[in-house]
Amino acid sequence: MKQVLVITDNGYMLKKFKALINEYYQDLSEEFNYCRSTASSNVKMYEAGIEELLQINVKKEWATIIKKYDLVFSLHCKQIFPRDLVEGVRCINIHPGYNPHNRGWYPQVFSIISGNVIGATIHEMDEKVDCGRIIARRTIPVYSEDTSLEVYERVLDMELELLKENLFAILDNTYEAFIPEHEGMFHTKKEFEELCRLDLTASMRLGDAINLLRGLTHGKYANAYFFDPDGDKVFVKILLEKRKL
Ligand code: 0FX
Repeated sequence: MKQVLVITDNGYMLKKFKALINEYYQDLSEEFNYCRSTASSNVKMYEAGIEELLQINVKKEWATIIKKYDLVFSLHCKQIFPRDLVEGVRCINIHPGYNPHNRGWYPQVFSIISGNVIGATIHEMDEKVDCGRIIARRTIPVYSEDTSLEVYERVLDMELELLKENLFAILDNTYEAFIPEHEGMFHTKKEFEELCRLDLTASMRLGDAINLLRGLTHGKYANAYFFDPDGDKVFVKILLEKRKL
């Protein structure tokens, strides 16, 4: 029996992935094994109702993984897979961005701000981040009243849609993958953090300012901020309300 390992640091996606298997792929002969990485946040797991999940350190335990598993999924695994791992066993990444245009961190944030396309991608992993051959990808729309949260939720739905459509071919290794057209864009967590610090003396078009704030507005997260005259941080969120005429 083929052994499949799914490594995830996103409790919501773990639940959805399991539900998808139960609903559409009950008759699979593969055995699915689930774990989280050492970079996962307990809070994010508990919030999704996941109390316990085996932890694995992909950087240290890659040799065991290669020996034990036939296929590995990174379903929002926060640890970067080392070269030895991706070269030793077929590894598939589920990425919340439209490759190669939105590689890296929090893709929808940067897309809202720049107007770049956004979507979801399933791709083979190589030693570079979010770079391997693309198995499936699709864009999603961004509406003028969206903040990062609404776009993110749409991206996750698209990831699950692509998984539903392509899982069988991925397990069977019968898909046709293609090399990304170009290097695209890559964004880091540091870039996100820099965007969060608002420069009150900066000049920009009002439309760009609204896009910056909606890119940094994501539900409960306190992202964008400025310092007030007392040296305290004041966090900023935007509220957008659409009324159809
Ligand atoms: O798991 P994930 O949805 O995705 C991130 C990266 O964006 C992705 O490229 C990588 N493959 C994956 C392993 O990690 O990230 P998250 O659950 O930490 O955050 C989800 C969204 O929440 C994010 O897109 C923006 C928002 N967020 C998150 C944090 C922690 C904020 O707006 N502020 C925050 O401080």
